[in-house]
Amino acid sequence: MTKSVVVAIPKKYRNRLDEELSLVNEVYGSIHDIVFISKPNYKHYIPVPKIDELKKRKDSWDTLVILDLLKPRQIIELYRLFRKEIVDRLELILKIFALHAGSKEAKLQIELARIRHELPLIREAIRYMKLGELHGYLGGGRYAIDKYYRVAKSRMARIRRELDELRRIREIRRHSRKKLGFPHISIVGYTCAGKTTLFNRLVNESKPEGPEPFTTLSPKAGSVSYNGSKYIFIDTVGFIRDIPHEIIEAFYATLEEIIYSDLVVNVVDASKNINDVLNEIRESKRILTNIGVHGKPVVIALNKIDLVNDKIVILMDKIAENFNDYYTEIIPISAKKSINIDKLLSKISSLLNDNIEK
Ligand SMILES: Nc1nc2c(ncn2[C@@H]2O[C@H](COP(=O)(O)OP(=O)(O)O)[C@@H](O)[C@H]2O)c(=O)[nH]1
Ligand SMILES: [Mg+2]
Repeated sequence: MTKSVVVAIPKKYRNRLDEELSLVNEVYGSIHDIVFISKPNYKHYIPVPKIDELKKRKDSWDTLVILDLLKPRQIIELYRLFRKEIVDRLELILKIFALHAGSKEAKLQIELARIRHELPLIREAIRYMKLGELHGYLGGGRYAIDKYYRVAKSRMARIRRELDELRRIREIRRHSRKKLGFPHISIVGYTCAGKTTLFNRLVNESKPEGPEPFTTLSPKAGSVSYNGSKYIFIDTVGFIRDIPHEIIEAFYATLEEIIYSDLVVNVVDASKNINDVLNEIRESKRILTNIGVHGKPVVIALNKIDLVNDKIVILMDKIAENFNDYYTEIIPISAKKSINIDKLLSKISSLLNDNIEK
């Protein structure tokens, strides 16, 4: 069943509305309505007039996504008011991580972050229940919630032990890169750059040559045939702005699959202003270095050129000037209008073949 989602978005994100809303779209597929918040309410974040409005048309929506960090108390208060799913920005990003997480470690990190996020909520819920003011939260009465709390705590301890164990194993594994069969290509870039559009374009236009199974670390992988060779493309979680620090570890764990790929395609939205584009590339480079991606070919796909005019030449010069130590190739494309997709594939395949020959 598709959920009808109302999004509350604070003023501070007005200049990147597309990006923030696209986070919601990635999880829920569509947005029913948007409420702008200029001054959050202390008690339940959403200002009273807007609460009344949402109450009036309670039957038209199922989930309230708030693109900000809420206090546990505020989330519980909203639940008491509406009795519907309340998701704040941290929870939303965790849901996105979960869609992309392939490795055991990433899944554990996400679960750990989720429990950490939930525990204060549960504590708050218990407090309310003792006062007799909350029923049915997290689907249970007071004793169920008490039990949930205890189980969550012990689960957290178990995950920590498992993660320690995995880290030890990983140190060994890092040196002998996992053999995945077909070359793996990670598509990275900021939210809204066009990663998924490019991924779909590549995968859908490729004629499958029989249902060969392929090995991958990611649930968002698709195979592409080009010139008689087969490649696995991965639509990664990408770079999300303003990740709450509580979930940074889960973020890096989810991105870590990039280490195991043979080539990285960094999709950049070329329709933004030049400084923003350069900053994004700088930041992408930093994140990739942080997760330990070294010595792999990086292809910058300057996307959305259908929206750009002669600026593209200046932009390419600037990128060359600043980042020649970062990327191997740079190709202007339009994922949406299908411009230069073939050129991109041909570069990728020749870079990968060069690598194999070495
Ligand atoms: N004009 C134009 N829009 C594009 C292009 N590629 C993607 N988009 C749009 O940009 C938005 C974000 O694309 P998406 O693939 O979801 O970005 P992702 O967050 O990086 O996966 C969508 O509205 C796409 O339709 C392109 O080449 N040209
Ligand atoms: Mg996407």
